[in-house]
Amino acid sequence: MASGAALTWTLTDGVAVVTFDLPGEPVNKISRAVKQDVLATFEALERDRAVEAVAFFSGKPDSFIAGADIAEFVEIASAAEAERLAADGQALLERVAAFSKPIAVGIHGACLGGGLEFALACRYRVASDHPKTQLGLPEVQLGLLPGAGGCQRLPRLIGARAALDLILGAKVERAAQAFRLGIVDELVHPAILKDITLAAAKRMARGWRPQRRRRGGLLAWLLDRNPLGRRLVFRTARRQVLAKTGGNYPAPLAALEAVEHGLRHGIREGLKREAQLFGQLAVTDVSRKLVQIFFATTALKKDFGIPSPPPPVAVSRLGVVGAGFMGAGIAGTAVAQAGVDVRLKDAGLPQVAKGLAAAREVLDDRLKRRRISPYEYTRLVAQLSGGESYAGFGRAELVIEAVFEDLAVKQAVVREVEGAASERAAFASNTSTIPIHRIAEAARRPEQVIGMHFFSPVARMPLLEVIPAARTAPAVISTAVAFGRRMGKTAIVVKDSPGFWINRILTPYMNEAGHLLAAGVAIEELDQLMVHFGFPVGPITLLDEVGMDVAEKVAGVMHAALKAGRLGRKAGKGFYRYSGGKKGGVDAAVYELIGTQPNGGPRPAEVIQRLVLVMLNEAARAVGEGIVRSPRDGDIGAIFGFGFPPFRGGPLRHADDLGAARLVGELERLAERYGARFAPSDVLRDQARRGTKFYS
Ligand code: T1G
Repeated sequence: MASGAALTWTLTDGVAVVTFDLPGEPVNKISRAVKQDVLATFEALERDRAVEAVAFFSGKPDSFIAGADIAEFVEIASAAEAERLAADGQALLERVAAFSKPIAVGIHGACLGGGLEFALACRYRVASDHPKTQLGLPEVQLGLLPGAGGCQRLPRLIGARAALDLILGAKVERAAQAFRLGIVDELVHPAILKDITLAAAKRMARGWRPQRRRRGGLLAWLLDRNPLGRRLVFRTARRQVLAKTGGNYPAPLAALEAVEHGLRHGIREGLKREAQLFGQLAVTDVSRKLVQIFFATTALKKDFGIPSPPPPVAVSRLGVVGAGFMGAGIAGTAVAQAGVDVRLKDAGLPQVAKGLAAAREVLDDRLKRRRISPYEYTRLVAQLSGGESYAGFGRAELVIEAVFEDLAVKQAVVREVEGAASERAAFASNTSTIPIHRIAEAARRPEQVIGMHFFSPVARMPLLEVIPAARTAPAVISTAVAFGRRMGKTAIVVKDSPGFWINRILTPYMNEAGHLLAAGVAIEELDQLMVHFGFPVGPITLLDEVGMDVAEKVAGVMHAALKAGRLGRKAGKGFYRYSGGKKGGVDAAVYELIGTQPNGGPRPAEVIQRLVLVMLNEAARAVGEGIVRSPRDGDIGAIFGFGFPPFRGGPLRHADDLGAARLVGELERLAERYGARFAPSDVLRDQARRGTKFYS
């Protein structure tokens, strides 16, 4: 048994079985030290004449290699240093690719970034057909690009279009899809992964060469394998990237250039350009912000929001009361993601049937996108049931209500659920505005009551606000957080106060949009300016998405639209027209309704300033009141909750970048002109005085 710190190997019938298992770490990651280890190990394997081939595995239970060690990027001081880091990674994988003995790799678990680049440098890839086995090059999500040869090797293996689709979209594919794409050569049951990989290594040692069939037929020939077709592919991809990123994210464009340059000038030149571009990206503020978000989200994966959290109750059955849009979304996502039994209840069978159908759509979508297999689909659909009574709620460890946003209705539901569910069951309200302690007032067991505020559409929105009331038991908090995570959500624990965190900072922003409409700014311009600022959609489109009835607390001018039944997309009319669910242009009739005309209003820079500063100011005020436990929670909440631009790091990071003194100055000027709603919060005044920030 020969070993470096992270790599060990044994010899079996001429095949060196190498195991990568980084001591003391939950996942394997490629740091500078690991690179030395790999180099030393491969030198030993080269020297050892008994070694005829290599079979490479991870020693981790559910992760292969999670890529380069992202923590090392934080310390990078210059583009040149980052370029060297990438070039070193390339040199290491060149060594692997040119290794004199065949290497087969057996992949089980996450195989991402540098981990997949390593596998691509090996001669043969076998993957386990297991939900945990996921493959991708998600570097653009960190504001980077695959810098260890991924932009060169992947397009050469699966074609330019398929490679760009994966790299530019930071897509992570399940093993079955990776097999269909040709990224892996064999897909096997996890139990035989080792044997099959070893057998492949032995076959290659005896001279067998893997035959990879050309994929994609005529279209692939036309577009992937000839320069003219490829030019069209790159031009289209560039246009799509710009449309999607608004030019705010340089990484996808750089990755595109690295792929194009390599296919045009050969792999050597491609690798050089790839390392150069990686270097430039690694020192950008955008990448720094996205790396901070990565570490904030992984830290939040372990944070239950309370000191020394009791172990959560394992939920195997969920009860959902209210089969409307939110209730059905919660039910469908809970089955699809957490795999629990779900019992859906509503006042009448027609509502229940409609809710169950909507919940099943979440599963249909997962099946269509091959996120679950037909077998899994059938099994999960069977776990979804419903009725007009509380039958089946007795065995639920958790019940979530998503009924009409009315205190009396919610209090009645608490009483009913306490009558039907076990004493130990936790009761969560999906209210977006009503204080949880008010709902708990009707409970016989208020310590079991908590808020779990999901965002619409539930299946797609990653954030969950968990809102404990003063009497909520710690075990109920950890149960709600843990279950939210099983539903694939990032959970932040926030204070039980009007609007919690998200609506608290979103409402002034929406209000200001109303004021700007009244001041004559056109609806499209308002939305375009905020999309340009980096939001996925503008405030008015967001209103139409959320629905005026849900957002009724926003500024007066919007009330007219609400009264006229313009609830937004779900009503087929709002500020924009909708046909067949598709958003059309602005419905000009809405201007008359809200009593204003799009005749100009303030200049674009001021429009953005008013919308952003009123939100940052409220966010500062809310942090001062302890609505969120840390700026980290606040920023991740805003980014995942309503799409605050990730490249700006979230409202609090953005406030730090602008600086409190400047913010206070600009807010005071706006307050003089437009009123007290812009009066700087004490938190910002204090920061300006003491020169402090949210993040030290
Ligand atoms: N580097 C450093 N730390 C990492 C890491 C990485 N690549 N991946 C995970 N961790 C840490 C994480 O912070 C946490 O730490 C612990 O491992 C467990 O993670 C040259 C440039 C692999 C799917 O983008 O997506 O390769 O909090 O809680 O839910 O081209 O982590 O315990 O101290 O998330 O099971 C590209 C990032 C890198 C993948 C596991 N790779 N990781 O999820 O556990 S750039 C990625 C993930 C690159 C090359 C380039 C997930 C995971 P701690 P976890 P999990």
